Amino acid sequence: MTSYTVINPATEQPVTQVEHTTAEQTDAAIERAARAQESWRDVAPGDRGRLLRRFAEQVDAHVAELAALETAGSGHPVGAATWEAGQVRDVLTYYAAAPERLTGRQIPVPGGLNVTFKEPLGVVGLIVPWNFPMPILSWGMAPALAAGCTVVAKPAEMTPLTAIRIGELALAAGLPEGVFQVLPGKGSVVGQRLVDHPLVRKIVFTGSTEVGQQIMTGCARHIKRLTLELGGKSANIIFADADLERAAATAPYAVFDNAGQDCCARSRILVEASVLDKFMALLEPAVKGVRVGDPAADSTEMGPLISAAHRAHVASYVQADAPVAFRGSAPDGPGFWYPPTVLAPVDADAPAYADEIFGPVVTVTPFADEAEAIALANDTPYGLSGSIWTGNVGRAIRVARGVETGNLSVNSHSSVRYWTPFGGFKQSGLGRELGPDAVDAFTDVKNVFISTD
Ligand code: TAP
Repeated sequence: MTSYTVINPATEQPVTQVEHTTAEQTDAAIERAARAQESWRDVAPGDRGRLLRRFAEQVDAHVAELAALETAGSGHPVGAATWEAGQVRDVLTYYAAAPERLTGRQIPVPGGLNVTFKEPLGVVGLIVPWNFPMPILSWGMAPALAAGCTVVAKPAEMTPLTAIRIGELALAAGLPEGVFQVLPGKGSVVGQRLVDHPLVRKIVFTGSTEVGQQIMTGCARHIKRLTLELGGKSANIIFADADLERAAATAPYAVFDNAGQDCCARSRILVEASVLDKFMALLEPAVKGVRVGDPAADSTEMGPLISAAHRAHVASYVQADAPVAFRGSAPDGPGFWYPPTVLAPVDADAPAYADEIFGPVVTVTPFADEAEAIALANDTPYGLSGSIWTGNVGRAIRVARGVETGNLSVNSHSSVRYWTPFGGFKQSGLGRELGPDAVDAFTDVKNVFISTD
């Protein structure tokens, strides 16, 4: 059996070792999940809801512990990690109400009665990336369990600690054995088995577009249901009539949160040319004011990147001749640090403008009018998120309808709200998570006709 040493990205020191799950162990877990599903689906809706509420209470009682684990194992600032653990609790609580609302329909038909049932799909395989180990786990886990599915989750190899602990909390809450299992290990082993195993009826994958494409191909062999949450290159569009002070003061947090390792990062700032200089003058102190440092400190706003390899990847977008307009700070010494960096002016064919960097690097580009702003925002294969800043409500709606992206906020940088649907256009994904309809994605509709003749 192989293992992985979890490294604290802020210190480069080992945190702990985690044993990899083998392909055989993955198969055994999938078979356990399939057996558990036979009784989990029959748990009375109210009782399933009660168990999910107890699971949420367990998470709530361990928020500080989970946050500390995420800070040590992933380098997330403790304030952010506390919010992330709280989101697991809130998502579980939200979907705890769903089992009792999973209603079918009665459809008028001649010669009888026609009803539909929303039947749970069965075993769900959940493949999670390293950037938000807790929230992304909960977005798939909670509605799947509410629908009557059982879940086998694979956290990212680098960041398994909080998922493992959440698996223990599920058992402590009274969820039966096999209903929710966490299998740390490699994507090429555990993840691949989840995709290939015929008893897994749905894959929920969050990660890169490249791996998402491979998973889609694998799922096609079994016509396996699939939700994909993939990469992003989102625009932050700022019009001259916006509250520029607010837009500039908050723009750093729309891209440097989680050190830019955020699929929703607004890493392409587009500014109406007439206010470009004023905006840049306001942005500079905001970027320099981002508090980068020890993630265990309450005041820290941005921590390190996840690994040395990822830092090298981010740095490759800022070569010696890069047009660095200004930068924030980052600690010296051990840790995978990279300072918040603003590039301007940037050509449309520059890799930093085109690629999802997944680090604290943002480009600024001027536009002449509304039409050009929309064209620039849409000039990417991705379509996940974005912001529009304007004082004109008509323009806000026109631009929101024009930008090809799944999640937009106007005069705000809010990205994910668990009570509204979330997912991508174009190569950013397939299907929607969160919001009131997410449970439906873990069911198939069964149509039953009862003759009255
Ligand atoms: P990936 O390299 O794609 O990995 C994501 C997960 O897939 C990991 O658990 C990985 O395991 C596993 N995996 C790798 N190869 C696999 C295979 N052949 N079969 C099954 N599973 C496999 O992504 P990442 O680098 O962790 O995450 C960054 C990417 O995720 C970015 O592109 C980001 O935009 C995207 N992301 C999207 C969203 C949403 S909601 N759209 C949210 C967060 C992140 P290992 O740990 O072994 O690599």
